[in-house]
Amino acid sequence: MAYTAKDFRSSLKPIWCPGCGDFGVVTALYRALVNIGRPPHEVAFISGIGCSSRIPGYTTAYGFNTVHGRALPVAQGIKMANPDLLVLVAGGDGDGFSIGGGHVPHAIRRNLDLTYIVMDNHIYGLTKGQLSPTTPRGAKTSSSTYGSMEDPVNPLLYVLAYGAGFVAQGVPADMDGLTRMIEEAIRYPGFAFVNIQSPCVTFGDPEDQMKVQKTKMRKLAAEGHDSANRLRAMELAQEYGTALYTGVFYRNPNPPATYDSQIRARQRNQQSAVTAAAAVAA
Ligand SMILES: Cc1ncc(C[n+]2csc(CCOP(=O)(O)OP(=O)(O)O)c2C)c(N)n1
Ligand code: SF4
Repeated sequence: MAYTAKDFRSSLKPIWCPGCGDFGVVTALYRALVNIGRPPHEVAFISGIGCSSRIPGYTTAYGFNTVHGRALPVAQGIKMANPDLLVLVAGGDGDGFSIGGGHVPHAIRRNLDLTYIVMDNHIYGLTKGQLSPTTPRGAKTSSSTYGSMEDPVNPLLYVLAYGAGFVAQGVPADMDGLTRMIEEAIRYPGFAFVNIQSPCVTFGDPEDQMKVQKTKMRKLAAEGHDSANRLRAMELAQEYGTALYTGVFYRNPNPPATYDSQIRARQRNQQSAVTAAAAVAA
């Protein structure tokens, strides 16, 4: 059966501020799920806490709005318990890179087949505009009234350095590109990371807004980037915060076995050993 975006849209009306970038993210996600073609009941969507973390509630997938920063461990548990589920994880830059930052490297090196979407708005939106880990140096926020004195985290370089097999960045201003990269991330067999520059129109920097993104964005494919080249991807990722590259930075051309597939193989081997021993005993 072919699914449509309607099948993935829940009856809850988003309470995001009008113009919030997260509207574009959920639309791209519906479209990507339509292209994937799996029914909503085979999808589990896990998030933390934040404006962006409301996103599972706007879909008809199974959802769990966990506690702040704990989406990844919960998602990994769900994938282990039911490896047949398509597991999506989402949240903000605060959820993923401050309170939840300790989970990211371990989720990457464990390499379960998950897609992690971060709506990076460089601010804590839900709690009314405090400094987040990706707030640029110098930015004035409600908790850095004289301007931030810290360098931001670079999410792209961070996940590449820890060995993520799929790393992309998108913007809601380019809906087709964003849909394609979410779909590709879901299809990647392993931990996939998509950083979305999703503007906060209420507390965010005017320089981050959708109109500006349209003029600033540089599509990696148009620049001839080879997404199999991890070192080049790391070089380009260093420009996070200055150049706005969109597209796939890195896709491991030889994805290693995922943690969940190794567990399944081990379970099958143990089962065959038990069956063989029972046959000998009989
Ligand atoms: C343990 C804990 N600490 C702090 C909070 C308060 N809190 C809720 S959301 C949030 C940050 C939201 O920012 P982000 O994750 O970037 O998401 P956004 O709202 O910008 O989408 C904070 C600090 C909380 N809910 N739980
Ligand atoms: S506060 Fe910012 S991130 Fe939250 S819904 Fe409003 S625009 Fe979006």
